[in-house]
Amino acid sequence: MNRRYTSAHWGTYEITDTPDGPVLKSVSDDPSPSSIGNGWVDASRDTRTRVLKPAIRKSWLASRDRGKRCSNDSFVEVDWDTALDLVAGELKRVRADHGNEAIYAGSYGWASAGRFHHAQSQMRRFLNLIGGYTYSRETYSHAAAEVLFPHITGLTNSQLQAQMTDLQTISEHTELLVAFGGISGRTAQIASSGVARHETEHWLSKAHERGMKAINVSPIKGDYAAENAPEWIPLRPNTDTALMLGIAHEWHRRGLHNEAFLHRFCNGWPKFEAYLTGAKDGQPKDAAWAAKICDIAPEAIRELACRMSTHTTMIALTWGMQRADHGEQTLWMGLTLAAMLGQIGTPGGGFGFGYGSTDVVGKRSHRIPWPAVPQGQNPVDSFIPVARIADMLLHPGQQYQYNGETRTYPDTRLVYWVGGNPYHHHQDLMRLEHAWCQPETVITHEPWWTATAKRADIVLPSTTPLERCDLMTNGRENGLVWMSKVMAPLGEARDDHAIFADLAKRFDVQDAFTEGRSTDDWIEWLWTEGEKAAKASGHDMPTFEDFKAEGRLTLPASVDRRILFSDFIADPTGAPLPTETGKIEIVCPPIARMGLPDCAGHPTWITPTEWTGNAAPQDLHLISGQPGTKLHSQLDSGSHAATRKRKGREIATLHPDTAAARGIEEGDFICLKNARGACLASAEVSDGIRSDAIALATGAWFDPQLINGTWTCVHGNPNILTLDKGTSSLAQGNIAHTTLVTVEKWEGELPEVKAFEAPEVTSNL
Ligand SMILES: Nc1nc2c(c(=O)[nH]1)N[C@H]1C(S)=C(S)[C@@H](COP(=O)(O)OP(=O)(O)OC[C@H]3O[C@@H](n4cnc5c(=O)[nH]c(N)nc54)[C@H](O)[C@@H]3O)O[C@H]1N2
Ligand SMILES: Nc1nc2c(c(=O)[nH]1)N[C@H]1C(S)=C(S)[C@@H](COP(=O)(O)OP(=O)(O)OC[C@H]3O[C@@H](n4cnc5c(=O)[nH]c(N)nc54)[C@H](O)[C@@H]3O)O[C@H]1N2
Ligand SMILES: [Mo]
Repeated sequence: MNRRYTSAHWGTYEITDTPDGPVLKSVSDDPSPSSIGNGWVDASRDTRTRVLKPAIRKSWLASRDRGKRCSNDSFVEVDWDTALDLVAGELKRVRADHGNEAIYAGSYGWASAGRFHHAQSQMRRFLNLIGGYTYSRETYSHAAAEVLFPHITGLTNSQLQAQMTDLQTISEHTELLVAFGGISGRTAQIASSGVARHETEHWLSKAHERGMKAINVSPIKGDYAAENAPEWIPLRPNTDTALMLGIAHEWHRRGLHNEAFLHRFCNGWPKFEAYLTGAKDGQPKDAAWAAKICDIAPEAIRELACRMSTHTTMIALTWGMQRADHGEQTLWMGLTLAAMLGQIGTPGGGFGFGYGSTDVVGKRSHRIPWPAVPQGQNPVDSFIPVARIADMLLHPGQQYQYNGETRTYPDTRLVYWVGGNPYHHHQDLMRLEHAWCQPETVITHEPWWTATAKRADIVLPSTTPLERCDLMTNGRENGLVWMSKVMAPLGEARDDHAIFADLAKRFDVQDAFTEGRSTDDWIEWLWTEGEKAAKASGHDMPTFEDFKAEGRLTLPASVDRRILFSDFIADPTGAPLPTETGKIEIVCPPIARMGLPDCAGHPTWITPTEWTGNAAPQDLHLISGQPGTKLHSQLDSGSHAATRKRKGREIATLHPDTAAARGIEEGDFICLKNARGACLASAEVSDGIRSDAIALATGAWFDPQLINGTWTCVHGNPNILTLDKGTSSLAQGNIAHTTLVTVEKWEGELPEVKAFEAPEVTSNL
């Protein structure tokens, strides 16, 4: 019998049918398989948490009441035609009364792997045919990079990611890897669109076998694969820019920086030099100055500077670095540091961004431009920077700054969300609760009763990838997978495509939406278009039938060695960077001209709005990174995510001294709190974290309950605590990693976790 496979953002799996149902096993040629898939089948079969039929919020259906959206309201189940008539009716009403701009369908989120059934692509294709929508720009992952890099390097973040020095080259040439924010196997489990083989850890191991040394610069020790026992510089959270300035100053003081490189390949060195030395503001950014800010001894900073300047050094930053107040500065200073060392363009030296943040960063691949579902053109040009959603909903008509423009928030009447969970991803969730009650109608398609589904007026049950066939292609991967259907759809769940095709009928655009193709025809069309792209890149492809029978295809390993900025370094005048000055912009004239109060024309240390540098002694810095056992909130209801919970709560890590000072022991329940809200978790005591920090991963399904007057997420979602502010008026990215909390032992009863209970659903009003 042919082997059958499926694929996810966390890996590729072989499917076996057993009397107890389907079993998924990571493919045997994956060197570092992820265990996230262990909870995939059970979460997908869980009738307790799945949305089984179209459901309408009772109070909304009865009286269009939007105030009850966040209050455990009950739902009425309806048939598909009734639900779709309601959706079409609302879209038509809002479109006629307020224009398409009043439909917010930024719909940010990771949805599922699989090229055809990509929820957002299907939604955009449909909405573009009926007049468009207000969309969102950039990502929660790296908005500061997406806005900053085009100014200072002339390259978009994705162009830069595509040029990033590959990990194999690092494994062969790098002597010293200075990893700001680490490089973690935890996050390298994931790649958007699907992973065929996890390679990050393999290449790092090779590098260490050869003798590469790594230094993990992070508040958390475990951010770098432990078996390679790297040195750990546990700096104070959010102070990397200061540490980098301290290193830069030390080089400058000792004449160790590469002046020739700075003049030839960079713009603005003398002006930055005046800032660095203090000639400009009277404050030398020397090691002693930096030490006070980042809480690393001045000698250690000087020693680090010395080692970096005497080795082939890769300065690598994780994406998480810029998910912080003034996150632009850390990136800009990281690149400036690499420029001062003058190793940019050499194999093994220079600058890297995002190694390990997902597995495909630095992966050698053929970069075949696999096709996607065509989305058409959005006739509406209204957008927001993605993390400004609550501001938009709360303040229609208000002006704000973004990337040198003064913009105005649109007046949103209807929110349409597919394939994302804002009640996972947004900051300051009680503020979002308030904002979420402003629009007239909220519509979502979701397989599960997530917090977002519970807060929608119309919930349409969509299938999971296990319930449909699809094609996994990813230009940054070398594997393609025919995703076989693993199980029948639960309840009345339908594919997002089928839902939109039926809606399109109600707008007389069904032919334009489907182009007369069935789902199978579409997937075959993607294959045929993909075949052309592959052939153009020199690859012979099997027939579609053979590919499906085989289940997977692995392209020959790519030999494409990449070194960031190598063309520019080889020929700075013939191949200048597409920046205003043609060079790397340490001083960036376009940003300087914006005259922003919170982002100057060169990298600058700016104190974060919340940090332990000037906080009350009991305050801890909350680090809410990505969860090891799931993808964001996906599969949180499954058995594997449960392995990282105690009595159903998430686990937070704190230092033994911090725990002792608060009378907390391993396994105790604790409450994290600030002015925005509170959150319960179980304590894990470890000396692998700074004593002024606490780590609580994201992903717990949001479960706020009012306890003694404070909204408390009893399940452990850190976003009830995080701050909803932009990185700066340049990028307006989220600053999830900038948050202070107090922590105490939880002495009271443990309230019941209701996150995995479906709302009350009845069959009539
Ligand atoms: N505090 C804090 N917050 C953060 C971060 C952080 O570091 N700290 N990180 C941020 C980052 S980088 C990101 S990318 C975001 C991630 O935030 P999201 O991408 O919103 O999180 P997911 O849980 O992946 O949400 C995807 C949703 O789509 C649903 N879904 C899956 N497949 C389908 C499908 O086929 N059809 C439909 N209709 N729905 C489907 C899933 O059930 C799930 O509810 O979170 C951000 N939030
Ligand atoms: N298992 C799993 N993997 C994932 C995801 C997931 O949900 N689960 N999500 C994926 C997504 S969408 C994204 S965008 C990436 C994100 O990938 P990253 O952004 O790399 O992941 P994070 O966990 O947010 O942050 C990485 C580390 O940065 C450190 N850090 C935080 N603040 C600071 C600081 O101020 N200075 C320094 N030096 N270090 C700091 C933290 O200790 C943290 O562990 O991960 C992807 N990978
Ligand atoms: Mo992300």
